[in-house]
Amino acid sequence: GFLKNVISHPVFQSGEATTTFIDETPELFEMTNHADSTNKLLTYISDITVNGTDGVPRHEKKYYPEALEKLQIKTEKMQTAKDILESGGVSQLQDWIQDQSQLLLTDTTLRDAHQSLFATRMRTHDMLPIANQIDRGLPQLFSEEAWGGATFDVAYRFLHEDPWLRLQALRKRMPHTLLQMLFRGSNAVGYQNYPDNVIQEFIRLAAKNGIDVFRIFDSLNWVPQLETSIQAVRDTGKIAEATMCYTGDILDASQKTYTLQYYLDLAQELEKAGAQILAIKDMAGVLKPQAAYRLISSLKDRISIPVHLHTHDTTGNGIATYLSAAKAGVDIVDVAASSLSGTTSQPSLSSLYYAMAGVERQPQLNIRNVEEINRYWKGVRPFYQDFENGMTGSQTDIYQTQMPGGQYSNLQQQAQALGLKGRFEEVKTAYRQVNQMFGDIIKVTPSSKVVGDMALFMVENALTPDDVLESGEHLDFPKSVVDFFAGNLGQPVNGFPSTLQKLVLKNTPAITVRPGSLAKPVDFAAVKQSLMDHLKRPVMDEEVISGILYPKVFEDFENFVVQNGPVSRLDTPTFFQGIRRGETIDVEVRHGYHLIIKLNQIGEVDEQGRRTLYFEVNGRKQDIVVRDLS
Ligand code: 3PY
Ligand code: ZN
Repeated sequence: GFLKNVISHPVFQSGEATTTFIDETPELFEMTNHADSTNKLLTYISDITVNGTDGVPRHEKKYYPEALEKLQIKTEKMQTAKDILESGGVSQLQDWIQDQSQLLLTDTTLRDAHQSLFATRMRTHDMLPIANQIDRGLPQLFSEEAWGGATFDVAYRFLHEDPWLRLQALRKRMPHTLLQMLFRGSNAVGYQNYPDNVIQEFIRLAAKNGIDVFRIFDSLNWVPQLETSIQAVRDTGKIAEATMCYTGDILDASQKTYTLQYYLDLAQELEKAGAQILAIKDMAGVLKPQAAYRLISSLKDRISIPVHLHTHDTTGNGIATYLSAAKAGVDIVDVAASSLSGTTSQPSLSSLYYAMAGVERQPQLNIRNVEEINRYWKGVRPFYQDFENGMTGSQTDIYQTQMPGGQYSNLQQQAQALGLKGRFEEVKTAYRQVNQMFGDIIKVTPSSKVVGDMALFMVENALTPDDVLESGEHLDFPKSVVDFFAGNLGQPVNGFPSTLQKLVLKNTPAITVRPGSLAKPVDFAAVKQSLMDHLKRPVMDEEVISGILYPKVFEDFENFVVQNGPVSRLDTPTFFQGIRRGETIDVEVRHGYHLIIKLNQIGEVDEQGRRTLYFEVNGRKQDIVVRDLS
């Protein structure tokens, strides 16, 4: 009935139910049953308390309450990049960028930093308290990268929260900041190719919900795969930042594919295809300082759009690369709050600031505000220690492995899941071998996943590159590898190595055209209708697109939320670790409405293997029975 409908509605669940939602669905709102939702939430907390979270070790709960209380942010009033985009459109923003003598900064803390440090696990709950402080305290930022990449998948799958609501909530709290997303071109925010109308619809909705800057890349640097997205972004009036992924080393004289000339030609092609900013995406962090100088100074002579540089600090040389890039005239670089910077993440914002003391292009920002905001992040990071990738210092072998920062933590987890714990060095060696076998390809999501899957496959089955060539016809290659050789991710720079391609594909045909040109458009109205039939409630356009991109993940998310209530409202230690005996937690389930939950006692296991947890909720006793799975 209606009751179930409103409680299961993700908007309601998130506690972000706004007047619009109430206006649009009054019948649902009247039937709201808060008691039922509280009960579900208590059951979730009880289950996590007794059984833990899958894949997360149990330990003391850690709180760092000092972080937020004492933050002192001085509001800086000035015209921001967002104001300029709103008043003058993209061309005025382009001029404004190029008129700056200071180096502009993008803060990646809300996206790539945590994707690369702890597998994208940062919850919206930990972003919202600081979002407005960033907006008010750092108006000099060019943009805040806050969405895209793995955000979408992880939010639904592991955090049980709706990424669209995250975007809306950030947008509301950051009205003067350009919000940026990472968009995987024809792969949108997924790992496979989607029909053009899906790409267009996703971009339309992302823009509508608050994205201003779309960094669009293709995992093989194949320009035809970017054109649809570039045009779709231009149609929204937002900024199309087309990307070339950087790999290899332009300083290496023996380099045959990824030469300076290759990048200059590619940049020109992207400008011609409609790019309004050019991004250089150094996803692994292999762009050396002198290479950055050569690349950027040459680009500045060749193209007229602004240049935005992205790197990872895995090798420890990120700041040096940025100093060099700044000297060569780069317009914008990507940094992260220092507590969430370094190693596989971006270089530190404040380190770069201090490194540029005495340099004319030193970013002009309130460094006290930067450090205050950083104190907040310092308090948040320990919540996610269970997902950390374990890299405690710089790794220069990345210059050879060329593994993206975002992949490093993930591949380790995948290897462990396959029982290859402690054999990551072998996996890295195989990763390099696979890259050579595949013809030296660009490695970034999803092509990096193809290389990673093949590397795991070889280590698991104790295969050398020669073994693969000799016995390839009998091997059952990973699905992503078959897909890649079938041309479903597009065409690599050097084409496919034909012997291996035949071994992998067996009888599967390969395509050489753009996969999107063969894909049938999706009928959105039909998908919406079937979702409504299935969920028995109104469905938003955003949910339709989520259902198309991640059918299974989206359905699981829906079911989870229907069963467990608004878990996104829990603080992070409670979300992952549950509640301890005698502990009291405060959950703001809806705006201004708090549940004060105290756990008094946990009962013994009964004959049916169940335990009773004895709570007090806002002073009233409430018992919850859950199964003990231990
Ligand atoms: C992503 O696609 O998620 C990336 O961050 C690639 O670097
Ligand atoms: Zn990155």
